[in-house]
Amino acid sequence: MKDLTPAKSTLDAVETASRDEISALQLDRLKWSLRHAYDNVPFYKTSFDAAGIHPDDLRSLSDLAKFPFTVKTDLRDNYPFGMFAVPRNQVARIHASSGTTGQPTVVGYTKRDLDHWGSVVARSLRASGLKTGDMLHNAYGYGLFTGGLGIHLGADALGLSTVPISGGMTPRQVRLIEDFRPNGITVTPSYALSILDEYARQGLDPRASSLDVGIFGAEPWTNAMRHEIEQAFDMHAVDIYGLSEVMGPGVACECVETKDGLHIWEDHFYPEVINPETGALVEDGEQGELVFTSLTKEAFPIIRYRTRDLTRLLAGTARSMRRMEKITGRSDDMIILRGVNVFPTQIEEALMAIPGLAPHFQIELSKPDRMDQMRVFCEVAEAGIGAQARSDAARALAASVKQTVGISISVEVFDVGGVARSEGKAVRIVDKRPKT
Ligand code: DLL
Repeated sequence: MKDLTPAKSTLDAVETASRDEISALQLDRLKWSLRHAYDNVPFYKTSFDAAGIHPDDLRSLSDLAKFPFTVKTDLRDNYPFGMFAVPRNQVARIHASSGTTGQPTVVGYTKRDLDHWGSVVARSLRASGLKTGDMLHNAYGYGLFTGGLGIHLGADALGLSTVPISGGMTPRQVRLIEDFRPNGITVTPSYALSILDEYARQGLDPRASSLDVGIFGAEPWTNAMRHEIEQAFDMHAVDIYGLSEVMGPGVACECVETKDGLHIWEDHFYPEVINPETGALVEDGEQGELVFTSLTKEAFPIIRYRTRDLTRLLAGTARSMRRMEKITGRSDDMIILRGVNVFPTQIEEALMAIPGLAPHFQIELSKPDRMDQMRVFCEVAEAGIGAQARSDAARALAASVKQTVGISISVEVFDVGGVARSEGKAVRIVDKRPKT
């Protein structure tokens, strides 16, 4: 793999600023953001007043912990534009979450917000090893989802040649990678695996492709998956994080030279980690739920938003800004199986270590005989793997999960192509348990 470390001279000054400089900037911006939300969004005025707190009460960064949280239902209750802090005619862009249950979550951006978004995505793409003049194959979905258009903004800001292919039509993805010869690809890790399958189907060697780096996010993925993808494509695989409520992709990103967790672009997003049960801040470096406050957003300021994503905060390394550890999972995706907490990433980790199994999987939960049961559907890595090898692999996976996670599961190993493929975010859990 090529050394893609960006030249220090190309970084934004704030990426190498001292912690004191970053904190001072954050405090200034935080005061503005709280005041902006309070003065312009009735929801925040009501919620701050109810908690007996006012933007003027913030004198240090730690005072933020006195302010109330914002949760997804608050955004839904104010559907569609109730959380906007500027008149509608100053909103330059609207995105929305798919809203599998209930109202979709709608977010807005002013022209200046879009400029900031572009700058943090550009910073992320540069941290991933891309530079002005490179070509990017952007296979995140375009549309209301923030992935495609968010990455596109940053690619424009960095000066890349962008191929806005979006998700889907997998044979064409391979064709255009082969014909256009991009340096980088932005895509969900699960869809990257579908593209990889298509390389095999077309009899092409992915290691011979032009790709130097893949920038993967929008869903949890493990270091074991990173290794698999890096080997398969002979390229770097870095992790990019974001959520529409806070901005979209580019809230945090790994640096290609370290790949040791995602640097949070703290000049725009202020992170906290809380105990999800009590809401109290955890000790430095402890695991918990990530909470974000926007520092510069005009159209859609967001104060202490509970992301439900579980991680821990770590000191900066390749950049001064703090890192978040690779996300273990969302608290909503945590399966409690007979009292044991399980995340799909733990199944992924175990699966990737079993020879003969492909990296595709889906988890089915059911409840026969009043006992929760987990079945993992996976498939053979290549056609022609016989019945004995399949049942050995199934047994090995079940034993590994029993040993590492402490639960009994059953495993079914299908033929190649037997597990549903993703063109965006993978559906990892199919819950067939009766609703109580
Ligand atoms: O998924 C934004 C995005 C697009 C990020 C492209 C990265 C790349 P939402 O659809 O609002 O936004 O979903 C946000 O996805 O709260 C996490 O649970 C999950 N997520 C996003 N990035 C990662 C990641 C986009 N790198 C939700 N690792 C978040 C793990 C991620 N989970």
